[in-house]
Amino acid sequence: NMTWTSYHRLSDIYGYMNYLAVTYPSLVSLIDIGMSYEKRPLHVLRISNSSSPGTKPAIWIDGGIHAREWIAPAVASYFIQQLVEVPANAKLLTNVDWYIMPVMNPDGYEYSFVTDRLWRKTRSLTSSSNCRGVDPNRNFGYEWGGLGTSTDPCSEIYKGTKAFSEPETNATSNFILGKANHIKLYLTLHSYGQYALIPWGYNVSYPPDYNDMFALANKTVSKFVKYQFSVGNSADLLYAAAGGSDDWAKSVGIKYSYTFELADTGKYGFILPASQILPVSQDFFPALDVFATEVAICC
Ligand code: 0X9
Ligand code: ZN
Repeated sequence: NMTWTSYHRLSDIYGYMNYLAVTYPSLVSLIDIGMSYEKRPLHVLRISNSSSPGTKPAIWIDGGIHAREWIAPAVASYFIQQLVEVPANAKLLTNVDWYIMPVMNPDGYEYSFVTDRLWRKTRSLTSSSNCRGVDPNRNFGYEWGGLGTSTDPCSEIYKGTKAFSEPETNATSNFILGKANHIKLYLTLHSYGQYALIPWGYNVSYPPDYNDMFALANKTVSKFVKYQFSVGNSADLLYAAAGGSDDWAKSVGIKYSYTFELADTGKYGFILPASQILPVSQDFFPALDVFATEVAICC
């Protein structure tokens, strides 16, 4: 049973995704894109009102790349609920298909509930017997191993032994690549800081169509009422960090690629009270219409 008044374990989120696929078979399909290191399924939900899904332009949204950033899977599953179960939102499905992966790093997510609330990385074994896990957001295959990454398995920003060493990043990138012709917008939800971050993140440098990316991000965050976001280049606003999923998505030709760092700005940080799940989600949801409208015409 799903709610947005508490943070849910993986089994609740997966159970809800499965329930929707069974209940709304003409709208929703549950896609298994692979297995995590600890053999949990990697679930993506496709939401499409098309009789032949994969023909419209599409939007990809993921959360839970970083285990401890619990607000991200919660918001992603709120988006799913709104798109599927609220008839008034059906217009958001008119021109685009949606692919939503609420928990990209399920092993880390579960570990952050059971053992270490502040766990960030995956849970794979490394060359160090004391330290597990790779930072999935340093493991994508564009400028892998550059600035803001570490070769130390005990580091929170450990890049792994090679690009896509982790089953989670490997499966996700392969799935997206197979759909890259249709996916026009890649949105990855993180916390915290209230930033809309635009590539490149590996270095302070800008894609040729940076102005388009900046304009759309601004239009989007201007819909937010309760939570004010700063918009800008990732390396400018935060720090340079190579191997991020956003840079990789941009590099494979997805025109719009963003990392949104959700609430808050530091009062609670990663330990955002569950009472903020609904306010954060409700503040963001109207902005999806801005994305859908642009994606329907952009490219
Ligand atoms: O450092 C990160 O991976 C992200 N911040 S977080 O606090 N959620 O860990 C920012 C990633 C921005 N994108 C790139 N650097 N490519
Ligand atoms: Zn993060």
